[in-house]
Amino acid sequence: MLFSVQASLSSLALLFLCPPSLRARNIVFPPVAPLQANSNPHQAHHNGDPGQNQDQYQDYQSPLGANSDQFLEFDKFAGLSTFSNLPWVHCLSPEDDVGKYDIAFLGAPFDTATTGRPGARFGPAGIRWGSRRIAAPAAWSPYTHDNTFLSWARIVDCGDAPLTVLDNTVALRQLGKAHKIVAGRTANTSEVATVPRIITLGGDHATTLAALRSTIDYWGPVSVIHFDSHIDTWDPKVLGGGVSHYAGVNHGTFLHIAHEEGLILNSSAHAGIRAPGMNKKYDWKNDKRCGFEIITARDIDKIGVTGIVEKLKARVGDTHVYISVDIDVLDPAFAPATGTSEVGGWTTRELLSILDGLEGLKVIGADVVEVAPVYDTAGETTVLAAAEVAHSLMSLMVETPVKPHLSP
Ligand SMILES: [Mn+2]
Repeated sequence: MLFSVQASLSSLALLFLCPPSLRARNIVFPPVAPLQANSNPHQAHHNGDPGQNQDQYQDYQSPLGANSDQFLEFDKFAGLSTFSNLPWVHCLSPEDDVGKYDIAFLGAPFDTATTGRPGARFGPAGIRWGSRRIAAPAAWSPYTHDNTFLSWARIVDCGDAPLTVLDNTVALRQLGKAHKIVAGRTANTSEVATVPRIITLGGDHATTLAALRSTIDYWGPVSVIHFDSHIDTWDPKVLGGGVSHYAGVNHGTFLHIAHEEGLILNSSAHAGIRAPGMNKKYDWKNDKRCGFEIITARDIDKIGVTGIVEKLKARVGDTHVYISVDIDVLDPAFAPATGTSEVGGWTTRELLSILDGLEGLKVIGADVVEVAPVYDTAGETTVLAAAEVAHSLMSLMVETPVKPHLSP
C-alpha cells in the first residue's frame, strides 16, 4: 500500500517536472503521418528532427510510402497465400488469356504413392506458408546483391493442380495435363524465353514423373540433378515387390520409369544419397543403367560444397537440366517434416550453397517435393527450408534464360 502511494506520487511529480514533449511519444493511430513523410525521402523527418544520415537514403524510395501504389498492395502477411507473395494467375483456366508469365509455381497436392509417412499432399500449402516473409520488393540477396524477382521474368503462382486422392494413375495424368497447360501458354517475355518454365511444389516424389512427361514436349530428354537421400530409381519389381503394376508406380520408382520412357539422359546425377539399397548389387547397377552417377551425402566431407558443384556441372555439361529436390536430402535436424527421413544429411546452408553454385546451367524445370508439414517443428524448420530452396531454383531459372529447340 505504502509502495503504491509513493509510486503514484512520483508519477505525478514526473508529470509536472517533465516538459510536454517528453511526457509521451507522439503516436497516432493509424500511423499515417510517418508513412506520408516516408513517401518522400527528402522530407523523411518529422517532429523537427531531420535525421543524421538523411543523405545516404536519397536514392532510396520506401515501397511503403502512403502515396505509393504499393501502399495497399504490398504486405507480406495480407491477402491470400501465394509462393513468396507472387501474383496468382489462373493458369489452368480454359480461357486463352489468363495473364502472361515466364516462370510459374504449381502445387501438386499428392501423397498416395508414398512408402513411408504420408502427408505431402499438404506440402504446397506448407511451402507457401514457409515463404510468406519472402517478397519481391525486399528480396535483395546479401551474397550477389541481385533481386531475381525484379529481373526480366514475370513470375507467378498458379495455385494447385486438382488431383484425385483415390487413384494414382489418374492423379498423375491430371498433373501431367496441368503441366502441359501451364507450359503451353505463350511466355510473357518471349524475346528472352518462349516457353514458360514450371517449379512444382510437391507432393510426393512421384509427381516428378508427371513433370518429366511434360518437359519432353519442348526440351526433349533432360539431365536430372536429383537431390535426395534415396536413389528413387528402384525397379518396380524391387520396390513394391511386384504386388501389382499399379503399385509399381511410386515415389521410389519414378526415375526408373522416367528412364524406361526415355524422358531422361544418361548424364543425370544424384546428390546427397545415404539411404541403403535393398540388395547387394542390383539396385546400384540398375541405377547406373538409368543414367545416374551417385554423389553421396558424405562426399561433402571430402570435396566440400565447391567439389560437389563442380562434379554436378561436369556431369550435366551443356544439356538441359531438370532439378528435383526431395527435402529429405537435408538432415532430419533441418527437415524433419518429410515422409522417409534418413539421418546424416546435409545442412540447409550446404544445400542452398550447392544450388546457388549451379548458376549457369540450363534449368528447364524444377521441383521441391516430399514436404509433409504435419511433422514439422513449431519453428516451421522444414517449410522455411523448402521455401528458400524453391527461391534458389527460381533464381537459377532467372539467371539463365533458355529457349527450347522443339515445338510439341
Ligand atoms: Mn525422393
